Amino acid sequence: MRLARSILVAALVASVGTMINTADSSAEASAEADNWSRFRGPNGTGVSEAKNLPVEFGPSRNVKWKAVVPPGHSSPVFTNTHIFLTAHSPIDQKAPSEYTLYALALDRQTGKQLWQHEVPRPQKGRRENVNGPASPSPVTDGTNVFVFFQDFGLISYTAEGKERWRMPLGPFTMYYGFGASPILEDGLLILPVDQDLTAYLLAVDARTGKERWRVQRPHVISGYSTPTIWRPKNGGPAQILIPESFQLTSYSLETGKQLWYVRGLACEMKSVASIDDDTLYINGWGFGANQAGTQIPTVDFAEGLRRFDTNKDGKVSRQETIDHTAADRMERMLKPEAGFDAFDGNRDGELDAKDWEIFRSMLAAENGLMAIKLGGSGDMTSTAVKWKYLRPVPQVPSTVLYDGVLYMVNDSGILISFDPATGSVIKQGRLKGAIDKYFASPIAADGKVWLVSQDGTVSVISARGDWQVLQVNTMDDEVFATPVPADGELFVRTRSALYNFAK
Ligand SMILES: [Ca+2]
Ligand SMILES: [Ca+2]
Repeated sequence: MRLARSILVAALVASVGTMINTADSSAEASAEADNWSRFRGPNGTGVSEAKNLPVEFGPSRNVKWKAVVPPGHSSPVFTNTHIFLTAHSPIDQKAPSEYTLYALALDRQTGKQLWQHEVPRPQKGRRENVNGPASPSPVTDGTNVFVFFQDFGLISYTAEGKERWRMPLGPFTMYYGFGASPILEDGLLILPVDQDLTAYLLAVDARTGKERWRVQRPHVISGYSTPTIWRPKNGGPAQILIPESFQLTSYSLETGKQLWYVRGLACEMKSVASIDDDTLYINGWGFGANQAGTQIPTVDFAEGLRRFDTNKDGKVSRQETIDHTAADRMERMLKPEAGFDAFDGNRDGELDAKDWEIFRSMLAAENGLMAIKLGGSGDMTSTAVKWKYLRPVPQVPSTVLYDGVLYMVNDSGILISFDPATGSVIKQGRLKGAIDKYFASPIAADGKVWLVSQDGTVSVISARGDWQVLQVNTMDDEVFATPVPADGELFVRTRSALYNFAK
């Protein structure tokens, strides 16, 4: 149970949090470089040049406007004139699959709703608890918007809400439902589909909605991380960096070809990477049993069959793990209340040899925060890992790298600042009054960092290695979305509303 839950939480986080847009190279987007056009803003960094941001705010304090919006864990994206959101109708727990999906636009200045479209639902994808049906964030080219729903696929609308094109996709098999957000670069809409058995990476012409390339990724299982774009300083071609199950992998933006990878990531990735010129920082957490030094030894499939396969059909069934009296930690991990369904890639209730290898890989993986030197070709594991932090890391929230310091908030509200060059901890402390789960990712701007917990507590800290809490605000509502900074304004999406705060 604990295993399944932790995986779930992680997946959830990923979907919620990270979205970013590097300066888009298309002409129409060049003027929008400062805008928060994707999940986690510019290239997913969570960092903004915005100034004069509010520090003290809440439902009745420093509210410039408040727009009531339907729920959704996705984060809003911005143009100069528009705010785009994905959402769903409130979910009745008596009929949890009976909801409606929406794409909507608000006026950036007033918060007034400009349009709202219902998105069709040809599928009912896998979805559990926290990872809701509107977790992936939209992305914009500065004018048009691109939305993705796991129950439909991709749709693009104009600023006025006219449909430009649609591309139905799926159904999908991510263990916790779709969490990653699409990104936009060089006129290509990039969608990572990190799922069991049939993972792929898709590039779509943003103008026409036609597929440009699609690469299969058989080494990948369920994952939830939104990619980052890396343009090498030496002028080499742009690369798509994806924190995948077990490894960080680079793909050519132009062709989708796999270029290089670094092994050692966790078995289930949710966070967005932080990145500087030549190094990437990524945190990953699969289960508690993946903590360094506590990994559970496993046995090969033949021995697994000897222990579990009572009906001698060459597979280990769900029921066989239930009926078996577990003698050790490994055997307990196979039970349905632990990890069985996560190992059963094709969800047929049976573990075959392939499922068993995934089970062994997942148990052998290691939680942690890694600094990875970017570039190379093929397997770069032996030379690319600059440092690894092996103490507990969060399941979902991404790190933020700002002004020479790397910040990470743990699931219990412990904030840690790191020296990114060495991985050494500068300061670790509890965010007083904010001991809670975190799904939203931290953002940084204006010399400060904002951290939002699930219950809507927003801590504002001074952005320095020996950070101090400047203010603790309360939204009085649940928050999964990552906040958005803009000059003089801070936008926070709660379960029921989008707030624009200003001094
Ligand atoms: Ca059997
Ligand atoms: Ca199976």
